[in-house]
Amino acid sequence: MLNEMNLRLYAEKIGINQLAILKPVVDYPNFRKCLNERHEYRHLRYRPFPRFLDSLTPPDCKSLIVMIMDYFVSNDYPPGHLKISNRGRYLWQTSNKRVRQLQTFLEENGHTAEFVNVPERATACMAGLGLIGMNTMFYANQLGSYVGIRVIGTDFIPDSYHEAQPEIVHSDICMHCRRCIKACPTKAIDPDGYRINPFRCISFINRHMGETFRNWPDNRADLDNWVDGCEVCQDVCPINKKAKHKPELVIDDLDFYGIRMKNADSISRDELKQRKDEITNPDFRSYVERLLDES
Ligand code: B12
Ligand code: SF4
Ligand code: SF4
Repeated sequence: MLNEMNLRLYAEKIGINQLAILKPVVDYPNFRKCLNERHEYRHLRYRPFPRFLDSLTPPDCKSLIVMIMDYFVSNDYPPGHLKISNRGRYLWQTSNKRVRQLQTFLEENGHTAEFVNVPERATACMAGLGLIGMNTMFYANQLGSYVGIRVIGTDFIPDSYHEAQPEIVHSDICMHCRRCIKACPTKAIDPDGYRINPFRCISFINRHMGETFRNWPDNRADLDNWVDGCEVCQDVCPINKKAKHKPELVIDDLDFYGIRMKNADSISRDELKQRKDEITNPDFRSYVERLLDES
């Protein structure tokens, strides 16, 4: 029979950096308050509002396994090039593969294991794995914010559950220096922090094609040369400067709506200009034209 120690040893072996097991969470009042205050969340097409509201543990699940995976490599971009975020390069490739391995391991040992629709940042806080910064990012203990969070619901019962912490941990580790708020190129973070306007976030504008309400900045320079994602509010953060990274990366090639390329932190303007016609998605093409100042 599978025991907690063997589960943890396996998780460590496959590159899951931190893991905690929680009793199923019944509600997330702070998360819901934030959703109600920011009306933009009612209008995201890729994540319809009922999907946010349904964020709850399924009734037959006995435990939530909360996992953290480091995906930071570098943020030292060649000047003038168009930037590709660590997220775009490694987040899903790295974390999904490991989580699928853990799922298979649980299933082979006779347990259920499925992805659950929960607010992942709040759940990671409750699991005691870190806290929230003013930029709304979850900062994992020691590893900083360039981490993916995955949560599996299972019927596996551990020796003892992790004692649930408050939903939102707001501690001294975030120095409230407000660098993230000041540096955000599109002013997407609320002046008081802890909430963002998703429509203004570059990571929404350049990754979520076909959305009705993308709030493009008037000034092209405000896109800050990001061709995929954005990490400014993390790059400027002093907590991340002290992070002790443990990335174990899956290095896959990249595919930006038809532009296939080797995994890299950037693409030059000239190359993107030459390869623009390979882009299959009209919305992404108009983003790229705006970035290259051709629209
Ligand atoms: C929708 C979404 C987006 C949207 C909206 C982002 C947002 N901040 O809401 C867009 C497309 C803009 C986006 C962008 C990004 N995303 Co995103 N996104 C999600 C998704 C699918 C849902 C998030 C959500 O429910 N938002 C609604 C708000 C209300 O919920 P929340 O941010 O979780 O909760 C906050 C509030 O409740 C707030 N709060 C409320 N009351 C109070 C009170 C106090 C006192 C405090 C302190 C806080 C507080 O604190 C919570 C935590 O931030 C999650 C996956 C998931 N299922 O959770 C990934 C997720 C949050 N995204 C992730 C990532 C990596 C990103 C990007 C960094 C990608 C990139 N490099 O380009 C950017 C970061 C932008 C930013 N500053 O948030 C990771 C975050 C990992 C981490 N370390 O935090 C997640 C968890 C995906 C994953 N599985 O790893 N994302
Ligand atoms: S930049 Fe400053 S205010 Fe923003 S999350 Fe980091 S420590 Fe907190
Ligand atoms: S990801 Fe970029 S645009 Fe979005 S909140 Fe952070 S700095 Fe602003």
